[in-house]
Amino acid sequence: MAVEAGTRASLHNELAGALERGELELRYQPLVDTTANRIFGAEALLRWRRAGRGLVAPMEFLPILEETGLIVPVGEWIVEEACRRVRVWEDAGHTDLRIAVNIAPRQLEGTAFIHAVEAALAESRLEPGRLVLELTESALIHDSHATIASLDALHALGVRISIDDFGTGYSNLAYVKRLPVDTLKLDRYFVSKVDQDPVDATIVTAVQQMATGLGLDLVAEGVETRGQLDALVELGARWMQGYYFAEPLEAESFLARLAEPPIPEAKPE
Ligand code: G
Ligand code: MN
Repeated sequence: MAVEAGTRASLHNELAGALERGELELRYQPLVDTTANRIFGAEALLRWRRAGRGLVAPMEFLPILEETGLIVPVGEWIVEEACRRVRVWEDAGHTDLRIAVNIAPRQLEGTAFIHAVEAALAESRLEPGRLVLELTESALIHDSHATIASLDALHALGVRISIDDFGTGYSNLAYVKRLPVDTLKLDRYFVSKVDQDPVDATIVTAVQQMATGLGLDLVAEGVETRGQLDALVELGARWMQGYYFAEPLEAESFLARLAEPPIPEAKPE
């Protein structure tokens, strides 16, 4: 216990300086339009290259960032960096990519984040609808008036709002009604056996119908196999993400990958 607390404290100390030392990086995982067989955007994912120790798993440091509030400055940097990157891709001729970034509830507590988002969009000259902010359902259980006001303000800027890990948090459908949501990201939990378990297939069908009826995009997360892809398409899903298409990539690799159709060739029998 003491050892663990010590490790945590030292991780915290190191994390506090990681941003200034340039140890934080973003990876970009393709978002795939399976109908057009085309990459329509990326989810930016944070990585920490800890001095002398290589990449630290996000699960080890993300909770510390969130608990200590370090996520506030880091979260601003993530939006700035992601927008700068999309500007680079845009200048390379890819003019309609969306960029999704993950947001923690603490970032929505004041108005600082809203100003940071506005500044990042202006600096990189991006149309606000290109930026997607992803929030998890569980993050939304603290849905104070302040959180809702921030989301409304961001949405009013033209930024898109996406509910991450949809279906496994508290599955409170009131969020879908109350918040300015544009996209649902179906949790990989429902995707992993969608081609084998009729219960999962039924749930995916229902969520897909709800999304379509409400005019929301549904992105299926965690697609790892051809069987899952085929089953999802059969059930009406179009937008997807997962290792079957690509893992989170370095920025240069992502740009190179844009030249290739993201759906792997089906192997002949
Ligand atoms: O909660 P969120 O959906 O933002 O999580 C993104 C995380 O999921 C990233 O760390 C990413 O590496 C991981 N991930 C991306 N694609 C897949 C996949 O196909 N399978 C699994 N198990 N994890 C994935
Ligand atoms: Mn996400």
